[in-house]
Amino acid sequence: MSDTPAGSDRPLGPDAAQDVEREGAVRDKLVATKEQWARQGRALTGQAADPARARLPPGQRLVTDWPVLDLGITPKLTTGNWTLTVDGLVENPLSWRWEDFQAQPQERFVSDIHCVTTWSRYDNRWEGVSARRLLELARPKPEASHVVFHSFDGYTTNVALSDFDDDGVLLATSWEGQPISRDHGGPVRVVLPRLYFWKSAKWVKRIELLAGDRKGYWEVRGYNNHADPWLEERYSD
Ligand SMILES: Nc1nc2c(c(=O)[nH]1)N[C@H]1C(S)=C(S)[C@@H](COP(=O)(O)O)O[C@H]1N2
Ligand SMILES: [Mo]
Repeated sequence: MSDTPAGSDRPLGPDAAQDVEREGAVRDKLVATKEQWARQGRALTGQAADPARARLPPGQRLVTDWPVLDLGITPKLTTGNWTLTVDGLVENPLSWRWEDFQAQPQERFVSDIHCVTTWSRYDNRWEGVSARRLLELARPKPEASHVVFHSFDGYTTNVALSDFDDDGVLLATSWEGQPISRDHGGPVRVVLPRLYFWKSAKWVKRIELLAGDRKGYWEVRGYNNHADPWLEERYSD
């Protein structure tokens, strides 16, 4: 199961222009399908659930594999060329390379994934730098209220600062004891375990703090701004 046209990162050959066009067409179709799901309210059960009582959120089904979902652009990132900027409304903007990231305390969290396309995966063991640590260093200004994640593939997604500054929120480098693969957003991806997985930016490049909200890629295409799986916040109202 994948949102991704296969082989989107193969080397450019003589037919490259045509390939790019074809991949663009595949992507446009996937985006159109997902926009249609939002308009139709696909998979909505109309029920909320209490995370303290039911582990699987409404309308979700359990999987044991880990599907890849993205826009089909897999950036050629390595620990050597990856960089992270934290900027906007912070007292101390950060500009990190891999070494700077590794010099931070590394934390481990176990959390469940809930994707809006209805799959959930339990007990993912993550390791990386916590959002709390990052914020402690960057020091958001008092007026900062929202966060936009910018990724190397051009993807963006937004959350309230309070949802980023939360238990278990991580800039993850490892999953199940292994470096996160490029397909899954390595070397560094965001993990926000309390929200649908589209909020968890892969290949994160920049974390921007703002005084107001600014919608990201799926949020302007009919997907919910907050995205709480327990309240089944799949789509915008
Ligand atoms: N940079 C980036 N991050 C992204 C996406 C993307 O296209 N680009 N897709 C989002 C969506 S829709 C989902 S469901 C999850 C999928 O993560 P996975 O491929 O590791 O399962 O990544 C999210 N983060
Ligand atoms: Mo998704």
